[in-house]
Amino acid sequence: MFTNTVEKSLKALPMPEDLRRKLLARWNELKEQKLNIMITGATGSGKSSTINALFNMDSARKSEVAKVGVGVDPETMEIVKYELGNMILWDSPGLGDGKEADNRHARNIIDKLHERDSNGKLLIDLVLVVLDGSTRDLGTSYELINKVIIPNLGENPGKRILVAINQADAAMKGRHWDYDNNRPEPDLVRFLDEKCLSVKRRISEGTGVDIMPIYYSAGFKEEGGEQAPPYNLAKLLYFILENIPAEKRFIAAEHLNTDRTVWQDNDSEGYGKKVRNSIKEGISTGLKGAALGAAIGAAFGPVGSAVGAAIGGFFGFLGGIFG
Ligand SMILES: Nc1nc2c(ncn2[C@@H]2O[C@H](COP(=O)(O)OP(=O)(O)OP(=O)(O)O)[C@@H](O)[C@H]2O)c(=O)[nH]1
Ligand SMILES: [Mg+2]
Repeated sequence: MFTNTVEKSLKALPMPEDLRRKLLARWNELKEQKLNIMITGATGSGKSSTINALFNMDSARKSEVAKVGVGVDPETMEIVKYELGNMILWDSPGLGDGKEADNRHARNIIDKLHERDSNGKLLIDLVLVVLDGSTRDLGTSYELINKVIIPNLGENPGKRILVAINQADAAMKGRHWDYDNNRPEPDLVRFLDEKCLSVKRRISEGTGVDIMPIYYSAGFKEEGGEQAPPYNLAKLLYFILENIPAEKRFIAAEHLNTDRTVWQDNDSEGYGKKVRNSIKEGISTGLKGAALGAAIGAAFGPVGSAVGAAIGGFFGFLGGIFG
């Protein structure tokens, strides 16, 4: 739906025809791209809850659980693939399921991290590691991050990984969570900030790589059965967008959860706007590649307004979500 808006604008706006041709060709390339995100983390950390909160999973095509092709014991690979248009989510078990299973999970993750797409580029654009903020023992998660993921991310390892501490509401056994306003009280904020720093330190000590985690809550069932909305989910989305290639951001944006209640509670107000700007900047970056090759000067005006008009349509959609 959003891709149509961009295309319509590129076709309708006044601009030199050779530039239009280049932009439409470039846009066709951008539309063909695939975005691949791996979500991993210990059992029960909240990978599924996070995916379900972020994206509209109704349309997701879930592949059958892939099997490991060769080997004496044809174990299931246990990485589950969800396809939402051109966005592919790889839901991958982390460590903590016993030695044998852990070895298998680690091998599967490493294989996926080295996999290349048909253009020879690394397949996985981003690894989202979900930590369980309600537990003190993050030992297996450090194993996963420091020994399995980071050593296999290639150059610039800090760029392809995002560490997110989930279940912020349960971090102090639910104490200091303001249930009425769905946010942490100051004591819990301090605790969570400290937790982020301590995770950062452990990763830095183990690998030399500096990664600043963020905390959030994917949402939870209150006692008595009511569903509490997520906290910092728009922040998490913003960080995801900033950590994937700019020209692929719109792919994720097309599959966002349209239930606006999931986006509304965050540690500051500005994430809706940041999300929009991030996507807009991403499309500009993608399209300008084509314009730069074209007759400069005149080129930038039309590209700017094409992107502006296209984004305008998309903002309608995002505005509906983020308010
Ligand atoms: N309080 C609270 N509970 C959560 C949160 N996120 C997930 N949960 C609960 O934690 C449990 C596990 O969540 P899942 O999303 O199934 O975790 P997972 O990582 O997909 O687990 P596996 O698929 O078994 O590896 C469920 O009971 C969730 O309702 C959260 O932010 N806060
Ligand atoms: Mg799950």
